[in-house]
Order: sequence, then C-alpha cells, then structure tokens
Amino acid sequence: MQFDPTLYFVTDSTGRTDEEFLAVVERACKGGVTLVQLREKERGGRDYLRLARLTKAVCDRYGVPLIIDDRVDIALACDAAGVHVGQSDIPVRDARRLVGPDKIVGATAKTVEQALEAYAGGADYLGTGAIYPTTTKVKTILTPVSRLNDVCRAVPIPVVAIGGLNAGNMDILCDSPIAGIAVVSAIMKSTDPQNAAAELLEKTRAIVEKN
Ligand code: TZP
Ligand code: MG
Repeated sequence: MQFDPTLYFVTDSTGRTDEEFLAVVERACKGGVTLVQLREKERGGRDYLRLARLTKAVCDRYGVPLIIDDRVDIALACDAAGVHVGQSDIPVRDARRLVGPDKIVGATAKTVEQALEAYAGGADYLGTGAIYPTTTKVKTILTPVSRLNDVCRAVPIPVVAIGGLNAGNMDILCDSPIAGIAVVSAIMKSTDPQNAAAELLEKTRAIVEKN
C-alpha cells in the first residue's frame, strides 16, 4: 500500500472522551498529517476495536491511512491500513504473514541490527527514537541523531524520527535523511492541533526534500 510518512501523528486518547479525542484526530487530519497511528496501551481488545473503528471513520474522510499500534487482530478487524510493531510485540515477519502483502507493516528499530531484521521481515517503514526525552513513553532510551542517520542509510524503506519532537526543536534533524517525523504531544497537547500539524508538516517537508 502506498503511503506518505512525512508527518505521522501517533495518538494518545488518555484523559479524553471519544468526542474530544476524535475532534483532535479530525483537526490533525485537516492540518495535513499524512499518517495516523492509534496507540492504546490500556484498552482491552473490544474497546480498542471500538475506538479504532471510530478513528478510521475520521481518517477515511480525509484519506489518511490509519495504523494500529501493537495489535494485528485489531488492525485486521477494523480494516486499518496497517499495523505497527515494537521490539516486544510479535516479530515483523509474523505480522506480515498475518496481514498479507497489501497492508502497511511498521516497526520500531533503535539500531542498525534491528532495522535490518525488520526490513528482512517485510517492514514498510521504521520508527526510530527517542530523539528527545519524552513523557509519552516512559523508560525510552534516547537515540543519538548519528544512530538515526545510520538506520536511515542501512535500509531502503522510509525511516521516521520520533520522541519529544516539536516545531521548535526539530532543527536537530536538518541534515538527517529521514522520510518524516512522528509526534504525539506536539499535536495531541496543542491548543490548536490543526495549526500545529500544518506547521510541523511544512518544517518536515523542508527537511525531507533537502536531504
Ligand atoms: N516511541 C519512542 S518515543 C515515543 C514513542 C511512541 C513517544 C513520542 O511521543 P512525543 O509526545 O511526541 O514525545
Ligand atoms: Mg508496541
């Protein structure tokens, strides 16, 4: 499946009603995010699937592919565009086998070794970070930009940088051969998610097109 990884909005519904959460997703889509990930660590399968269907309906209206974090079953059940697996989730190769060739499989890779393994297993893109300290994912080890760049050069698939990124600090990536960035807080916690997304998209495009 074709996708544009330039501005990958990873969501966090914590502390919001469905309506409030879906309104943020909609504003982000209006602002130009190119991919959305539903990332729910606390919900059981039934509740995760329910929110996935609601989120997909919003994303579909804007033509933005929806990726489901961690759960191949939820991705298949809601007919999402794909699934994202981390190093403690099922291996990329198994995720690929389960979803088939037509869905997007993304993977977290913090080292060149992990990147090569994910690519060999059939990953379509990689997420690498955390670039900056983040309160969204506790116990995340920081990834130096030099290592991010090594990961980008090691595989022929898009690599997105993640972790603590916002419009004010992403210049650290100005010489990096990334395909995009992934953010949670910079959009989720913004008082104006649409404008935040538009600004991030413009800045990320400038980096991606330059390198
Ligand atoms: N993986 C590495 S850092 C991170 C994830 C899911 C969280 C990024 O969130 P934020 O709020 O953009 O720092
Ligand atoms: Mg995971």
